[in-house]
Amino acid sequence: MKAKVLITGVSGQDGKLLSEFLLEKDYEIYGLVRRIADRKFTKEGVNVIEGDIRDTSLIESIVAKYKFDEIYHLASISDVAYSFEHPAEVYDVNINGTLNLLNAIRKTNIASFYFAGTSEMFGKPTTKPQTEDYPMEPVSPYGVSKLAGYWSSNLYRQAYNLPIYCGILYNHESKYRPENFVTTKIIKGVKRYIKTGVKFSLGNIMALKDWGYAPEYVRGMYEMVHNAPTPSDYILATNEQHSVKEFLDEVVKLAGIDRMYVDESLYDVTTNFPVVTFEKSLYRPNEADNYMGEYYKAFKDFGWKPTIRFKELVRKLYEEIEV
Ligand code: G4F
Repeated sequence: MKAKVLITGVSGQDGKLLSEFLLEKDYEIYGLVRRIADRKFTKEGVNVIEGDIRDTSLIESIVAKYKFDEIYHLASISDVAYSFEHPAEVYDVNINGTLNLLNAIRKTNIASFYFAGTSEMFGKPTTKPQTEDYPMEPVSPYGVSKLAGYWSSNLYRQAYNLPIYCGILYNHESKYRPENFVTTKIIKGVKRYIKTGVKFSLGNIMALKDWGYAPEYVRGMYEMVHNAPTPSDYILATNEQHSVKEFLDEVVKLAGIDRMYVDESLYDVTTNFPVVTFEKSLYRPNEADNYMGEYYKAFKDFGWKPTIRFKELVRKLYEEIEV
C-alpha cells in the first residue's frame, strides 16, 4: 500500500517541489489549497483538497478521514513585506492554521509531521553563522507568526510525545518563486529591460542573506523526517552569505550588461539608460538580515548538505526563469 501524505500549501514553491519529489517516491499525495490563493491549481498525481487551514473542523475531519502517514505543513503567508501591511491576517493564518493541524494530529497515529520554520525567526542576528540554538528574536510580523508556530510545534512534540520535525530554512529559490520575491523580481526585471528598455525598482540591496536552491531543501525536509535519529529542529542553509546587490550584479553580468552605479540607480553603460532604481519606499520597516546558517547538525544527523552554491544558483535561476 502506498504511504499517504498531506502537503499543506501545495500550490506554493515548496509544495510544488515537494509533490514532484514525493511522486517519484510513489506516495499517495493529498494537497491542501486555499482556492482564494490559487484558483487554478492542479497537478498530475496530486489529489487537491480545497480548504482554509484556519477552518478547524475541516482540518480535523481531513486528518481523521485520510489517516495520513506524513504531513508536511508548508501553508503560510510567507511574504515578509506583506506581513507588515496585514499582520492580523498573517498571525491568523500562520499561527491558528498550525494549531489546527497540531490539535488534529494529537488524535492520530501519524509517523511524522514537518513544520516549515524559517531563518526569519532569528530576526537580525549579530553573529554568524547561526545554529539551531541561536536566540530567536524576530523583527517582522511574519517572523513572529512563524516563531509562534515553531514553539507550538516544539511544545506539542514534548508535551504529547509527537513525531514533529521543524526545519529552519534559510532563503531557498527556484523557478516557482513569484515576482514578489527579490530573486525572481531581479531576473525578470533585467530580462524585461533587455527586451523593452524599461527599468524596474528595488528596495534595500545591502541586505545579507543565505540563498540556496529550493529543490535541495525539499529533499532535506524529506530526509529530516525519514532519517533524523529523533524528532528535532534542523537548519537547512548553505553557510554562505551574499547581499542582494551581489545577486543583482551577477544577474546583470549574465545578461551581458556593462553596469555603473550612479546615485540611486544602476545604469547600462552602453545605452546610458537606467536599469534599476533604488527606492526608499520599498524598504521594510525592519530589515531582517545578516543571515548565514550553519547546516552541520543536518549533515551530522542525516547527511544533508547543499551542493549548489551562490554563483551556480544565480546562473541556474537565470536560465530557468522566463519573463
Ligand atoms: O526575496 P525576499 O522577499 O525574501 P525574504 O524576505 O528574505 O523572505 C524569504 O525567505 C525567508 C527565509 O527562508 C522566508 F522565511 C520567507 O518566507 C521568504 O521565503 O527578500 C530578500 C531580500 C530582503 O532583505 C528584502 O528587503 O531582498 C530585499 N529586497 C530589496 N528590494 C527586496 C526588494 N525584496 C523584495 N521582495 N522586493 C524588492 O523590491
